[in-house]
Amino acid sequence: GGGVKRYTSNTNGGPVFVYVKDGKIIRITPIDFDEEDADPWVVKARGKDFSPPKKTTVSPHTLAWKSMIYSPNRLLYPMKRVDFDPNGERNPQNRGISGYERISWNEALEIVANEIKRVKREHGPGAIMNGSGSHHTWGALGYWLSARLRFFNSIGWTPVVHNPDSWEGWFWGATHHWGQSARNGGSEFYNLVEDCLQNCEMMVFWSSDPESTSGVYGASEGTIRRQWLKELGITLVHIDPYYNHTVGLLGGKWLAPKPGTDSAMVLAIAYVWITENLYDKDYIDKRTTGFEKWRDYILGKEDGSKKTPEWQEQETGVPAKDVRALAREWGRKKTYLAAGGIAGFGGACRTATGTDWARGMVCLMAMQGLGKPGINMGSMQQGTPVDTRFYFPGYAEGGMSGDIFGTGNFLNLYQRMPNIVTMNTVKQGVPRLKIPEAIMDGHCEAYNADATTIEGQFIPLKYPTPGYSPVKMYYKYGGSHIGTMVDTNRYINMYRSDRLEFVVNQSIWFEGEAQFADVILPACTNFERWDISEFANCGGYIHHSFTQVNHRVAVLQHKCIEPLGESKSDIQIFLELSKRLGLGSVFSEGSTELEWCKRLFDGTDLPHNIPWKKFLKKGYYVIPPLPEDRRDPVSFRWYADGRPKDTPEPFPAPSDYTEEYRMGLQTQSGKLEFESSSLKRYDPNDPERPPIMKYNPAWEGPHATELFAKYPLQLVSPHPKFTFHTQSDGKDSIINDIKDHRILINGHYYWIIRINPQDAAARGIKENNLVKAFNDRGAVICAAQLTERIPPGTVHSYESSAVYKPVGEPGKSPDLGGCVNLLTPSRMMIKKSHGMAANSCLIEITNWSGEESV
Ligand code: MGD
Ligand code: MGD
Ligand code: 4MO
Repeated sequence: GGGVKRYTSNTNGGPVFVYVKDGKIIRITPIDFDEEDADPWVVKARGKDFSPPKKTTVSPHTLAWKSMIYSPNRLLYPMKRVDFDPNGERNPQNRGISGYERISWNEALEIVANEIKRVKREHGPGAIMNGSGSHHTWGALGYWLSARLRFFNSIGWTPVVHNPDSWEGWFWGATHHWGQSARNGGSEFYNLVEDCLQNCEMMVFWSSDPESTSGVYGASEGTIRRQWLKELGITLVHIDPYYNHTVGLLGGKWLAPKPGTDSAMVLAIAYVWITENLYDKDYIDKRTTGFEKWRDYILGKEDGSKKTPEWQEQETGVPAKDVRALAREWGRKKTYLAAGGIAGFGGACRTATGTDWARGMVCLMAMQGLGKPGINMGSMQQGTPVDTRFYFPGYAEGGMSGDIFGTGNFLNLYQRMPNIVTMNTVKQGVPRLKIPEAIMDGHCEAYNADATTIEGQFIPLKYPTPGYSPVKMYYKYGGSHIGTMVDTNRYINMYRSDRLEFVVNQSIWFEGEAQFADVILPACTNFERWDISEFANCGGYIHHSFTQVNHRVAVLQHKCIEPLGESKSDIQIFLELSKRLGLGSVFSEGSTELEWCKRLFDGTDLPHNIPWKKFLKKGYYVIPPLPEDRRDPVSFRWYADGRPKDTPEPFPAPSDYTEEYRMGLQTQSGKLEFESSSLKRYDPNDPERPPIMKYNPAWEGPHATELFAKYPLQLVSPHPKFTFHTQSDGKDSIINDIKDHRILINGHYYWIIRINPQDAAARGIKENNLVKAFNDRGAVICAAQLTERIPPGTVHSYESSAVYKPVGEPGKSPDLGGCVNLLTPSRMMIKKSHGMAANSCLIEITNWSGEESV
């Protein structure tokens, strides 16, 4: 009523209704279902019926969208740096300093199109590098794995190659014990909610805070399910240096190890199990290999040191009696291991010892009988009994990219929505964590994160590729890296060098790296364009990731309002550039954005259930759950039972099986391997990644004696509870006003660093004091929050500030914005990887006077 129209859209934190009046968004709410929408599933367990409410939920950051759309930081016009002249002086040294002037779209597109041609003409193929963030405004069509790939594939580019940052230790470590490479070393999760409710007696949350992180994209869907655990009286344990929001909500026993020491605790738990006969010997015999090697190491037969609870206490700081008690209870109860917010994540996997921790998680479950009733991996975050057979593509299944092998397109979508195939002919890539070295030193090396098979990660990734041009032009999509990568003053100093002849940034907001571009192209949000998507579906990355939600919801994302100012959809920007390069019809195939939505709709299973016109009007469709007797089998039950694999995954590839298709795991033996055959084959003498999981003290931590004397505080920088990385931080978002996110002091919203009152007292620091957190890599000004939620010696500050605001010279002075990743190390977690160890970071903290600039 009152001229208000209701539209639908979708976000990183759940689908929404969008209320629009006079062309302006006035309210954004979760979607309320109506009578005709499908009813939820019911799980029968222990004499009770468990069923989620018939509605959707959202994350806090989703409710900030209105303020982000109308943010004063929105880029509304194309801009050019005032002292950048493509035909004269370029003044790269002034990037981040000299300021901008408004230019027309025509001028902006001419400059960018001409630079694309110029660098190819002058330097040859490979001269254009493009990179994006890992996340995007929601929508399968507009996603960076869709339209962006179609454009760059058609001009030829050097891609920024992502490290598997969400998975790190799982990918580079756990894979070698159980395969799971296509899940980046993480766990599968089919029908775990039902199994857990029916059979589990205890849940160990290890580096796991799903009440903050929602798994990934899972809104608040898992909260009700975890409350059922409480209702059933299931024992809860939390192992995290921070008293996180999950222990805060659910309660239970909290153990707080020093960051990066968890693998010592793993070994001590196994020690108790071995010495007190609390493990599954039959399972060890039939389903695993190499146990004796690991057992001997744990019992001290290899190095003379018994990995007792007392031994681990020296490393972790957690009392031996607590670890012994935990091991005994775990060994006697059917236990779920919630390792990370979803099994395969977790801040511990992003430490210097992240490979050891993740390997340890798999080995512990192998000792307890992974896959038996009530014994599995998960936090009730994944594995709801939704219908996994109904097809709707996830955001990493390629969309309109035409890129068959660079995305999950080949799995399904390409056959269902044929479009012109695109491929990049530049066989060169730059590892994301080494972009600055690639540019400044002209060469760098890391390892590939090829997840198709276990051995994919052994293949070196060298830049440059022989015969290709070094990167001369950086076309950056989004501006997050100062807040999200590691040792990020490196990135700033790279921008300010003449080795990059041209930098263009295509962003929605003026923040972060956008401040270092020569030309800025203003993109609009997904609320200002058409798109189509599903709640929490990032298929192509995490197959069937939508089992995090209680109702599968497919959404037609309406163009709710016109793009603000002169901003344009990314697709439109790429189309306009394509036209200037003679590629217009190749890019668009003659379809508008709404027509692409229809093409994608036709490729899904939706047309069987709802006509296009109705979907277009109503804006969403609830995919009904399957009847109880057709639910998916439980993950790894087939394995525990010694049957062929029966869970609905397209991997491992047939060639990755040893004995017989679907029999066993992806490892060489087909079993859970305590002693990894892939590591034995590759490099049995690698001290950082030996064939059996061992305790290696972190290279940045209490054992780094000299550094530790200078910087005695261990910083953990996990994922921000209230924002989705840089999205919804800064930019006058309402999230700034949440006092656990930023604190307003003297007119500036400061980032928060959490410190134990003892450590604070020793430094004369009081609540809300402005402090300088620093080490040899940089300095960040934060507001101190004194809290017993973090033990002495450890400090906590979320990663992902969107704001970079140097006190003085960019890249060389303290940051008022809160980019704590200025402080984190850029050393690879293990040499033979491309993995960040952000949570192994030593710093010191002092009160900040506000005067000093260096
Ligand atoms: P995002 O904020 O998601 O972070 O790091 P990033 O992926 O770098 O970046 C998305 C960028 O894309 C933003 O700049 C956003 O504005 C832009 N963008 C979004 N939508 C659109 C769009 O529609 N159009 C355009 N043009 N631009 C758009 C995330 C990374 O951080 C991750 S996934 C992990 S797991 C790591 N975790 C981690 C940690 O645990 N600790 C520390 N210290 N650091 C970490 N960094 C990693
Ligand atoms: P983290 O916050 O990095 O999340 O999900 P996770 O990787 O599971 O880590 C979880 C916990 O690990 C934290 O409470 C942290 O204190 C703890 N931790 C850190 N270091 C250690 C350690 O050495 N040992 C132990 N035992 N614990 C440690 C990440 C996931 O979250 C990802 S990958 C993305 S891309 C999404 N990002 C995101 C976001 O940015 N904001 C919100 N609100 N939700 C998100 N969900 C997703
Ligand atoms: Mo991630």
